[in-house]
Amino acid sequence: MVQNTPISVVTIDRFIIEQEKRFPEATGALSGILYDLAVAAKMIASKVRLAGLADILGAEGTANVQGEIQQKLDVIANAIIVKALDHGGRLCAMASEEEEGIIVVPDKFQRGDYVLLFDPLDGSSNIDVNIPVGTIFSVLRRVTPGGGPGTVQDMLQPGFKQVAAGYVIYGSSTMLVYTTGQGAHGFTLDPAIGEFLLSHPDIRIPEHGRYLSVNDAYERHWSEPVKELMRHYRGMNGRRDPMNVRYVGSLVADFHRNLLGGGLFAYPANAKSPKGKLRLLYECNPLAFICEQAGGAAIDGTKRILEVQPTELHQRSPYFVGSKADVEAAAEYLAKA
Ligand code: AHM
Ligand code: MG
Repeated sequence: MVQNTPISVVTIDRFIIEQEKRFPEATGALSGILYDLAVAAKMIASKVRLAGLADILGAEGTANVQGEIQQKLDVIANAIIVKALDHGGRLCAMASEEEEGIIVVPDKFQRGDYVLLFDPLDGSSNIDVNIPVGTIFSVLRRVTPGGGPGTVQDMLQPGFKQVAAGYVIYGSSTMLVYTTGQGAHGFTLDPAIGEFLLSHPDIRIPEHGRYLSVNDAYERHWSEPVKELMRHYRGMNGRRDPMNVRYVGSLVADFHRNLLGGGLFAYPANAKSPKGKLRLLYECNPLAFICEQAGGAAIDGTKRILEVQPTELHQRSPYFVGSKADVEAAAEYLAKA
């Protein structure tokens, strides 16, 4: 449950500016990136809202609309983010789950000192059935000398180096949650005025979770310690407060529910996917940063996610993220692997 209802109306822009003022040395570049991401999120939200109307709008024959609608929404979301961020002068490169290589900021634009990694529309297979989907993003400061284009090296940094991370959930309402290392804060889009308003300041995840989010269709491929861990969560090993299972199959939706209400999302390694499914740089790291800022934890089974040194852009990782006590239980059981 979320406790703090703000009395004043605070837009995301105002909030970002106020947070920045705490750091007199800040250049405003990071704030600019967050502002641009909020704009991109509003544009994606409006496309997602129209998803079910694709055929009707297409049949109307408006070339523009038809052309756009017929593209896959994850491709559209990818293009929206690139176009909203490539010319701001704050980034030198981007990397997207949708694209194989990095996206270098073109020569015609000024380049800055940051790189952006993102999953433009996670869980997009759920769109056809009207289930929430999300955008996830992570911002790092470049490590190569400034001025030139960003490189893969700038992207391959452990998650504790993130300077900002966030996600947008396109659900019954659209929400943006982000952190710059000063707590995790949530904003709800008021579609009537087109503004994200502070609705969930300083989110705290409960110490123990009520919900377990895992795809147990993979049980037959799990290792024995993973099977034992899941039995523990469900109260089959004598635990007194068994967790309930909630699995949307849309990471942002599962994560968001657990963040607010307490819970654990798990995508363990299994014999068919020895590294799990989720991507370290686009999914695991940003949500781990937010979760830790909210008082939770995230591991790959044994190691803190934010300390994993990435070696490739699209690297996958097993993932356990959520309420601290439940993540600690995972570490304990999986140490026996
Ligand atoms: P995607 O990046 O291709 O959309 O896949 C990621 C999604 C997550 O949103 C979700 O948690 C997971 O895949 C579900 O996978 P599974 O169907 O194997 O349980
Ligand atoms: Mg994804």
